[in-house]
Amino acid sequence: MPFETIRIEDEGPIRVIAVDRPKVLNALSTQVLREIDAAVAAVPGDARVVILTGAGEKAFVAGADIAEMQGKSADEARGFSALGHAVGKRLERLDQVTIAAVNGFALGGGLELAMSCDLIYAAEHARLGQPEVNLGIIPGFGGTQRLARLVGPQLAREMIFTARMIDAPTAKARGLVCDVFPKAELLSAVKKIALEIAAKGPLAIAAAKMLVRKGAALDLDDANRLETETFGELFRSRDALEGITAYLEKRKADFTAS
Ligand code: DAK
Repeated sequence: MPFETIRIEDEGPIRVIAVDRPKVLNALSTQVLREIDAAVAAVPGDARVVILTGAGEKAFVAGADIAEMQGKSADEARGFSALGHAVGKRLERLDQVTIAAVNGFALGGGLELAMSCDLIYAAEHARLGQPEVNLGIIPGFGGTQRLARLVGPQLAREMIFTARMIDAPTAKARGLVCDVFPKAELLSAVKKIALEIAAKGPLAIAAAKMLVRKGAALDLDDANRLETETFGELFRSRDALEGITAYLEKRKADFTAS
């Protein structure tokens, strides 16, 4: 499917999806959201890590497209929110690891998109925030929920109620991003981390990703039971046998996702 608002590039096991509307700071229109959704659905099985980023120097994604939002009816707004949630859900449920490389403003729907990824890394100049209340609306793509889970309810409330943007070091101190890199090094640093992950057992990574996600909605006993069950199941895989054998034979494992 040809895309107009996003760009896709492959580099070995890494697939990079870049929102490509730099003139409007990569704002999320309905078309962008549909194209991201289709691109994530079409990630090939042999890609191991998906990196989401924004085109240009200034922004990851500066939020939902404000021009498009003007005049939406309540029903249309609900539809737009559902589309944003569908994209978030698809990213969270993808077997492969997803990383947001936040190369500038990540605001509103942009921060919500980043928070749907497994890991967030930011450039030093990045600024992150949920400024929706400035517009008289609330975060509509999961921001009230994912931000509170990442930084805790109090700091989430502060960010949402004040609409203030925080800088990348503050985001790191709050646990909202894993790490911060100089602007020019962000993408290469993130690709290096992606390659590190891509060398691991893919079934193990997918299982660990699923457990962290599902476990958050369970009590500890149920979550640990699910881990035990999944741990046992992984022992049916060729990769578990290969990984353990390779370690004992002091060689690099050759994982095949089987
Ligand atoms: N939408 C559309 N255009 C945008 C935009 C956005 N979110 N952000 C920036 N632009 C455009 C600007 O209008 C400007 O266009 P021109 O004037 O050149 O034609 C161009 O990008 C460059 O921006 P600036 O000239 O403003 O650049 P500055 O460096 O001066 O300022 C800024 C950068 C990021 C501080 C500023 O652009 C800004 O405040 N942008 C808006 C940030 C924001 O409020 N984003 C929206 C957050 S609310 C929903 C579900 C979810 C959501 C909404 C509804 N429903 C269920 C209905 C989510 C909402 C949000 O994301």
